[in-house]
Amino acid sequence: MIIKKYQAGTETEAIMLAKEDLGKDAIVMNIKTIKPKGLFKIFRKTQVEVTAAVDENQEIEKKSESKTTEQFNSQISEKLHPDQKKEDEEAKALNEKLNSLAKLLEEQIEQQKKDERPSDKKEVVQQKEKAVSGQKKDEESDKILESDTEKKEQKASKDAIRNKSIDLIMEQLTGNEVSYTYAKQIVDEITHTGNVRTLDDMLSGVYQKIILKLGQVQPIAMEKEDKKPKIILFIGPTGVGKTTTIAKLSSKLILEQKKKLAILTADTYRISAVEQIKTYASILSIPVEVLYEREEVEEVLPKYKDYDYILVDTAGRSHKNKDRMDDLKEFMEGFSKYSTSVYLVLSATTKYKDLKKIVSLYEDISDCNLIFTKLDETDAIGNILNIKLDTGMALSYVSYGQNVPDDIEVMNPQVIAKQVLGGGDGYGSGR
Ligand SMILES: Nc1nc2c(ncn2[C@@H]2O[C@H](COP(=O)(O)OP(=O)(O)OP(=O)(O)O)[C@@H](O)[C@H]2O)c(=O)[nH]1
Ligand SMILES: [Mg+2]
Repeated sequence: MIIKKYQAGTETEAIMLAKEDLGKDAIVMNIKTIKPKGLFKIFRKTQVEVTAAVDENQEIEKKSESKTTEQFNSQISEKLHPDQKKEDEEAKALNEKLNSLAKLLEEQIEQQKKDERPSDKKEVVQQKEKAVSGQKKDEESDKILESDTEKKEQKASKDAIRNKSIDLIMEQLTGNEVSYTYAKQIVDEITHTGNVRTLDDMLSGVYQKIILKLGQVQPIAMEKEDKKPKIILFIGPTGVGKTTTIAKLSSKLILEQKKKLAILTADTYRISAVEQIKTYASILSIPVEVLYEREEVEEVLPKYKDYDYILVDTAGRSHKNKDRMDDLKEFMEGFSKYSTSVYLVLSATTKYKDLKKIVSLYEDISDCNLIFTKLDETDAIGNILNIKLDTGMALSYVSYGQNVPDDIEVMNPQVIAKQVLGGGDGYGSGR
């Protein structure tokens, strides 16, 4: 995957620059407006910056002359992201699946055209007969009539293709539980541009739009030395996989990034919760502290001041239990003096209606990033997009199984976009 940024006066120009450089398969990942700064800013125009990406294999075919730089970049990226190559291969495979969706849509549209043709033709013949009756069979007028009806036929057929494509894309999105409102909004945003002529245009437009709407993912940041330790709290409903997620992330941070970390747990509510986290921690040889009171936060934290990360597990709270939500709020206030990030863990299997209630309560407690778990237990993952659009919270990780540490990764918006469009196997299906 090659990712580059392009600046121009307008969004369209910046996208054109990206497509010229990276080829027609380039995908727009992000668009931001850059306001001019400095003394002469009133003389400078606002610029639009587009971040675009393209599958490395396609790029290498197109631009063999810049191979050396790309090889260098890909070596670096392979080092930094050892899973990237695997992801690229998977993205390619998913692309093929998405193409087969396009084919399926085309076949259905073709079929519909065939079904409609006989009556169309009959109509044309009747019109012709009517036009020529009582007149000389003048070749000129016949030709004009033919080209008029041809034009009408073409327009009707284009409209039919367009409408059928919209219906099928809407069906895919809502079938994968993207809310009707968001699905319609996305499709409208694409069709209203007027640039969408073919099914391919529409499908790739919707695909790119979804990626844009999913936004930049925000996994745990690599902290600068002077900002140690980074405190990360994991909150969320009961049984969604908070503790398992902490175990997975801890082992990735320790084994892959050689970080020093400690775990604090405030989950003294459920019998065996402390044992559960201690078991994971002892395998990884990391210290665990059990906190019973909010006041203990300040006693414990100084011990770990030279650590890179402190991950904090909390007891699951039902959003319907107000007292327990208030306890959580109070506990989290114990960290108010420190710089913390909060990850709200949600299960992809929870109904949209419930997720909405859950996030609205947690939103009151803190700004959060979102982790979705249990993607292996459902194919319909439209709620990820729904909740992202409802809350504007940044997405971060997806978890798709019980294996520690394997079944977790930084969310890839391309995989999510393909899955909600019915393409690709998605997460948790033997990937
Ligand atoms: N299928 C599947 N199971 C998962 C996933 N993540 C966690 N689990 C399982 O879900 C169950 C609950 O996981 P926990 O990590 O204990 O959940 P929790 O949110 O800490 O639960 P509480 O602390 O009780 O609120 C365990 O059986 C986990 O193995 C996942 O991504 N997929
Ligand atoms: Mg737990």
